[in-house]
Amino acid sequence: MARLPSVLVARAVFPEVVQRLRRLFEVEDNPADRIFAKAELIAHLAGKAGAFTTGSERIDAEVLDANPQLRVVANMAVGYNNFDIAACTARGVLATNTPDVLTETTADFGFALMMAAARRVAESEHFLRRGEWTRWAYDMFTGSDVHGATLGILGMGRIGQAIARRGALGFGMKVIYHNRSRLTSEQEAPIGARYVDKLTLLRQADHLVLVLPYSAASHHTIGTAELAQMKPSATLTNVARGGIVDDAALAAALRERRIAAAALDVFEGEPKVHPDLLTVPSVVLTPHIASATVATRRAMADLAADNLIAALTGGQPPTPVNPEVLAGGRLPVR
Ligand code: 8YV
Repeated sequence: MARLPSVLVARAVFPEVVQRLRRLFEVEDNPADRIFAKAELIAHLAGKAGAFTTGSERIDAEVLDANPQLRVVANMAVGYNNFDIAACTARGVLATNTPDVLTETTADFGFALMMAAARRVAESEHFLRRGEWTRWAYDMFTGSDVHGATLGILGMGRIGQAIARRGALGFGMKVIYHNRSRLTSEQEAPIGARYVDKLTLLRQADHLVLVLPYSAASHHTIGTAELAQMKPSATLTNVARGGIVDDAALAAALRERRIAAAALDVFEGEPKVHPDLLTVPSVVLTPHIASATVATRRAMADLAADNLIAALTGGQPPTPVNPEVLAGGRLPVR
């Protein structure tokens, strides 16, 4: 009998999903959930045809060259900035991600964070827990309205549009957005979304939400100069990737009240958080959990497994990032 292909499941994940892979492959998993340093990742990938990864595994030319037998890397994330896609494609390695299944869940959380920043939910809760609530005051934790305000979306992909829908249809917000490409009028019309340039977005948004992918081009898209264009009453929410915001510049802008509040689910160099952010009360900080509902994490894991299985059994992977590999790469194996 032919040997089963071997795969690495690089992080701990639902046991049922690992079981599913075991029915088809030799599986090395990582139930202890140790995060591999690059040399360890290279060593654990030895002999593997496929890898089930998360945002913590960087797949670059060095990792690929050390493992020329690798055929597919299946990321359990919609974002894939942990993959060097050009390096994968050049070597005929298929890369896949998990779009769509997390759109609504991530949009829920983005909206929740935006509301928490606008209405000072975390800051006031901390105040209460510290025992500082002794009386009512007319201006105690006054924030800014969400309903009827102008929602600015930077990065109007699937998640950006889902946040815009919540704002427009649920909260009567005016939606403005900036994106690499403009939506069609059929997409804009139901939410009344208006395409604007980046400067107008910064200047007009009451609540600015970042939902753009991270790349070298989007590094520090929001820094001191951009924050200076925002309204002093505005909020900034980032559910996209760390590095899109210059965290030190944001902490300074918040401390100096150049903007009112912020909410961050993602950080430069996470899980480390810039120490200045930890001391600013007007920023809500969460540990990269925007997609973290049981159902959505399971759907993401299943989709990553579907991609891995299809790629290694001659099927059609549902969500390839570099589909050109399917036409001429190392796939399929049988
Ligand atoms: C993941 C994410 O939890 O999908 C993404 O791009 O940022 C999150 O949903 C994280 O990347 C783990 O892989």
